Amino acid sequence: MILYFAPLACSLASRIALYEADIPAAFQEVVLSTKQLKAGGDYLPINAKGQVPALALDDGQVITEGPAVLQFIADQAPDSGLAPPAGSLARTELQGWLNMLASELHSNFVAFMHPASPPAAKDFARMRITPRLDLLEQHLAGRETLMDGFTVADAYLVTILGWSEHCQFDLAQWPALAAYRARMRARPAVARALGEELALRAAA
Ligand SMILES: N[C@@H](CCC(=O)N[C@@H](CS)C(=O)NCC(=O)O)C(=O)O
Repeated sequence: MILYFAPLACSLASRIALYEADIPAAFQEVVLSTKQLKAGGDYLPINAKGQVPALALDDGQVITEGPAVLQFIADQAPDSGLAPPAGSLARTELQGWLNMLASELHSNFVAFMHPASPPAAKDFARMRITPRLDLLEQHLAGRETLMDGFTVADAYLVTILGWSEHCQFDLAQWPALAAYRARMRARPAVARALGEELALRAAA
């Protein structure tokens, strides 16, 4: 497998999931501004959307869209607990979390990161993000993880929370979320993935 990623982008969640599942993979960095591979070559023939993550399987098939990639990785290691069994109610709950994170949080954070985003877009995004952070704050008060045990939804949320200060969301306002982020970052797989991508970002 090859994970196509950009340092500290949403693809970090897929790297975390691979490390949590102990699945060997290769990693190819994508320069998102040019849609070129850092190692050379065009990315668009691999993923026409030009976005990360994409996961290329050994038979050449490519999976795109973070929530799909995350669940595929989890399903390769069913004993990892990264996702409940397909078809279970708990799996539906996981999909609910992944969808909420993708559509309500991740996509709104883009307004703070895209260079062409006007101030009004940031204001609108803040109005959409703040109540979701409030909801997560309530949910995570007194809980270790989003569901019972670490799942790929936690890999996704800890990735998104890594953008918060850069996007002018000071987590001091959401103490349970701040504690959750610190707890997740202390997990060996998360610390390894984050450390590697921070080093890549620093070297860029
Ligand atoms: N719907 C996609 C969105 C992925 C996404 O937004 N990736 C960002 C990095 S976090 C990206 O590749 N941005 C470059 C672009 O959109 O051109 C998914 O869930 O995987």
